[in-house]
Amino acid sequence: VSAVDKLNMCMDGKHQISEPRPEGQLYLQCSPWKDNACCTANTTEEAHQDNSYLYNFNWNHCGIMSDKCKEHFIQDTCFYECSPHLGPWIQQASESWRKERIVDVPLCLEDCKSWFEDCKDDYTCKENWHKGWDWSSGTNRCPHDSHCSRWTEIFPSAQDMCEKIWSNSYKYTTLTKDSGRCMQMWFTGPNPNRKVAEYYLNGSP
Ligand code: FOL
Repeated sequence: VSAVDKLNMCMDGKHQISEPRPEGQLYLQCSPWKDNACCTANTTEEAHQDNSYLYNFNWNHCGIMSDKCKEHFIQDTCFYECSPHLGPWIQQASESWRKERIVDVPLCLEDCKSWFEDCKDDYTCKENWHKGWDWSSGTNRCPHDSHCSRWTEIFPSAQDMCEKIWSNSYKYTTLTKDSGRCMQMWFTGPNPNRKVAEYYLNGSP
């Protein structure tokens, strides 16, 4: 068995590969991870589809999700499936569909804020999108004890949304990208998140 390198590893999730590797063909919004990734080209193509086989997840559970909102969920999927630098935040998971998960990844303020701003005119019925859906049709629908509400009624703030939607995968921060101390969902060029992971692994008090 290879030793675990917390700065360059893949979580044992549903679709991640066992070790990060270069993947030249990553699709559109996932292409920033092409030099070193935990995802395959197929996974990234699927990440851009509605009701993809990844999780059969239906973004349009309260009417059609706006394109500007959806692009953040696609980016989140790229980050979640492709990131090789999540080691410091990987923990054992208790779900049936994955062995490991991420907890409290410090997300940069710009990424959380723009995600919330671009979704705040959309609708949803649930605060935690990991649990409690009606899957009887094969894809997630709102459970009978819920109804579609304005986004801001379910998520009063950007912090509520970023932290609660994926059961604390992310921790809200007021850190900006230039701090080097928060993880970026959106980036171009070399992956800036390795240095951030290094900081939390060694440097943080
Ligand atoms: N993005 C991030 N940042 N963190 C994540 O943890 C994450 N997870 C997903 C997608 N993007 C993410 C996966 N999403 C179910 C629902 C959502 C989902 C995966 C699976 C699901 O099957 N929920 C069932 C419960 C299943 C179980 O816990 O065994 C349900 O009750 O709705």
